[in-house]
Amino acid sequence: MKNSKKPSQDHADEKQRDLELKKSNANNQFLTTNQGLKINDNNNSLKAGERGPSLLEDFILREKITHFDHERIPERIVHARGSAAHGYFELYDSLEKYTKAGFLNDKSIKTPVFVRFSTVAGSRGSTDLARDVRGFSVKFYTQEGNYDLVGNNMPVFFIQDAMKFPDLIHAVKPEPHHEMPQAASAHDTFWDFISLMPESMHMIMWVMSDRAIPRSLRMMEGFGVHTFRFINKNNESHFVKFHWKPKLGTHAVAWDEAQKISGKNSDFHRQDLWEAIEGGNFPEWELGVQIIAEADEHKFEFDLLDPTKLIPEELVPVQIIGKMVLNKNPDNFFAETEQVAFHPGHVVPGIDFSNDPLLQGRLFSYTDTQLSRLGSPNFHEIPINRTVAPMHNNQRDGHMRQEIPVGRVSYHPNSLGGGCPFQAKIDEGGFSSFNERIDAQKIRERSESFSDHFSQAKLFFNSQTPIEQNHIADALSFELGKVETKAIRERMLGLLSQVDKNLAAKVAKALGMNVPTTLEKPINHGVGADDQGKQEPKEVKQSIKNSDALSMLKNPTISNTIATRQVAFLCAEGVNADSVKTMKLALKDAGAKAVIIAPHLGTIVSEEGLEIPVDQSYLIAASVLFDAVFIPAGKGIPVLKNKKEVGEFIKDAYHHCKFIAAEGQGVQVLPLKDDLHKDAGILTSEKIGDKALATSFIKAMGRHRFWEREELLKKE
Ligand code: HDE
Repeated sequence: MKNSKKPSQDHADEKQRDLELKKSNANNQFLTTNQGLKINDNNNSLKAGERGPSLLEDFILREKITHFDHERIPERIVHARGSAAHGYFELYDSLEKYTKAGFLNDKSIKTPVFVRFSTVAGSRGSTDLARDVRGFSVKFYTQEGNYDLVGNNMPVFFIQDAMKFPDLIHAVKPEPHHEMPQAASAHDTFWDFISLMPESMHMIMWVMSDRAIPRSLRMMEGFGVHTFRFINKNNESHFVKFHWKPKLGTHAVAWDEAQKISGKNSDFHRQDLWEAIEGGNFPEWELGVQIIAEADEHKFEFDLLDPTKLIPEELVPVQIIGKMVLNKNPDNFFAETEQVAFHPGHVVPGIDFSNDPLLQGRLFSYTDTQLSRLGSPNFHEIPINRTVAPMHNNQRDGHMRQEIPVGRVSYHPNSLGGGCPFQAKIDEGGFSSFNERIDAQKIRERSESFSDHFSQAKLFFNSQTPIEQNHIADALSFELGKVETKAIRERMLGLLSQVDKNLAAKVAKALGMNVPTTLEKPINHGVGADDQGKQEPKEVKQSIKNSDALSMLKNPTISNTIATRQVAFLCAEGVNADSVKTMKLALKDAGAKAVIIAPHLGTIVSEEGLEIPVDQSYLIAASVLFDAVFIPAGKGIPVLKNKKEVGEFIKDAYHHCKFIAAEGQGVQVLPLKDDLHKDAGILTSEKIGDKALATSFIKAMGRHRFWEREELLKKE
């Protein structure tokens, strides 16, 4: 397989290379051209005289500018806005019974991963806090080749068949005549499409829920979405669904807050991920699987191949099999986060596909898109995309080829190369597709088992707490309120009424419309079916009526840690240092961070005469960038009551249902509304440096938000 150089010659070559390397290292500090020529002047172009024209001869200037001119590559057609990190995956127990994938068999293997999170609709520079699905792509660099689990933070999808994907994306992207709105689904074309696609209703419930506005990328679940297959050594297959469960729990911000964050810091999620990793707070997720025996394929009320359906955890529990830790930020955004190429078709022996028609379409798309995005079929040679497994094949040439294959043989079978590279037998780790029997007619049709579009939309809606249901109604009222075409709003009200009559009535009220009594499309009529009139409308029963796992507030795996939460300390000259210190230390012990905010940067002097360093001024800080607020004691504190920025800070924190604590004179800064003092989300103490206040504040923050306040707010 190797070329036939003698060992002694290899040795001489290595010595020579070492020598060259040493020489070039000594030159490392110099600025050079791309050809290694040392540059003597990087400030002035070559000119005919001091004040004369520039000369075409200036190859150094031309190289620099030409490279610059070509620095941008096409952004991803979807998921353009992303942030990524390196880490590793560790297995808890061997899954040998189900899959032969090495990294899921051997507990001693620590598999490196690269994970990219993204929004879907916005451009590369768009805001992190758009209401949108989040991509959750994991590249496992396994010893048997790269395995990519390219999922989302929601377990279902809008459409059932890849044929509709370009339509969906065209509808949600900015409208083509004026390129508006950016990173938003609240516009006519999106809702026009959705209102004509009843199959999207389950996903719409997810996207209108708070899942679409996560507090942090570190606080979202991940899902493989499609049903995949596990194949074991005996070639037995099980169906599998993948889940990522965040150790920090699943949390969201409020919609008004999301919009304000977009103005204050459109890199909010990116920065949060970066800073957590830089600060050693490595985000962690556990990997869970739902496993379904081959024989049980048809035992469900829905089709396992339908990507608009999930398997309720009450029917098939999620088994936790390992954990993923992200512990290193990328060194270079472009080289890694931008150039990484994920592909659901990057699998390893032991993992295979189901016939989900959406997944099947994806298998073609992801290589194709890299050809135009990264510009060459050699994108696998870009460092971030390289497999750590040995790679040999007869593919040759192409733009930007990095490898220098040796020898004259680039075909198989061959005798001149000794037959290399060989095909691997199955017991040598060779990949083989599952031997599924297919006996079918070639058709362009939707299976009837895909025709129930509402049962799981109902299941999702019914599983939410009243608070979460209100958020869904508000989100729909916002989105449809931005839709100009009345007929689209009407069609949506018709679809919503098939999910929940009260939901439709609430949204209709906000839109100043009535829920239509005659529906344009009967219940559960699929798009293909409707066009061709082939199927009868069908009411499908859903035996599971409620699933706590679908609610962020009831989710049994919810975590009440406050680790990495940011708490704003509203301070001024004359603050009480003991009050600040007591709360700060208690928060630190719980893993949260106190951020001192004051009228100016530098330091402030406490009433005891101590200097306290300031982290942010009121000019920069905004409530929406914090999880909770503390107003400490101190003689100088009451002046904050007259400060406009502080008033807005507290008002926003209050409206976004954040926990607020105040002690001593800090209590005077709170607005004196009657309701405020009845509000269990506001904790006060007259005592200075009150440890009990700190304890109850930390416990309260474990709930993340005091959403019950929304009821009080509605009465305002
Ligand atoms: Fe994707 N998708 N997708 N998708 N997708 C892309 O590939 C596509 C779908 C998902 O961080 C593109 O490299 C088709 C479902 C993620 O780099 C593109 C269909 C799910 C990412 C593409 C789907 C996803 C992508 C754009 C329907 C959840 C970001 C750039 C058949 C399971 C990956 C790229 C990253 C990216 C096509 C449906 C998730 C164009 C045709 C369902 C997380 O190839």
